[in-house]
Amino acid sequence: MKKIQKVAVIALMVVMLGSAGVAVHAQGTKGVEGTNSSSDKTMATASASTESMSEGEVKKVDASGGKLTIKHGPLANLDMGAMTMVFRVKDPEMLTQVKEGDKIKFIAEKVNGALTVTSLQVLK
Ligand SMILES: [Cu+2]
Repeated sequence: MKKIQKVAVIALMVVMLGSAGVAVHAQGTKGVEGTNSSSDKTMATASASTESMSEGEVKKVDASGGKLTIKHGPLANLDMGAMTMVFRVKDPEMLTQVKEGDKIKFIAEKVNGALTVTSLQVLK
């Protein structure tokens, strides 16, 4: 009888330790996710860059092609360094607002796989 009680106590302790271990593990995993800010950081960067526009200079306006060649600075949201490249524009109307040599602030995003200027502002 005493032996059975001892076994029961040990079994109970194992169960408790087991569940405690699971709880600690779950908490630990959650803690790791909480302190691992890489995903949070990425989200913060994405939202921040949506608000803060990138700087660039219009090199060419292709009204018929709906394209804009921009010499741009680093684009954090696209993980892109400074370069001169061709962008599509979200709205063809944008092409009437700029001319070659204009300094602009813009937001470029990947739309259907194509890098597209989604927001544009001419610097005076
Ligand atoms: Cu580029």
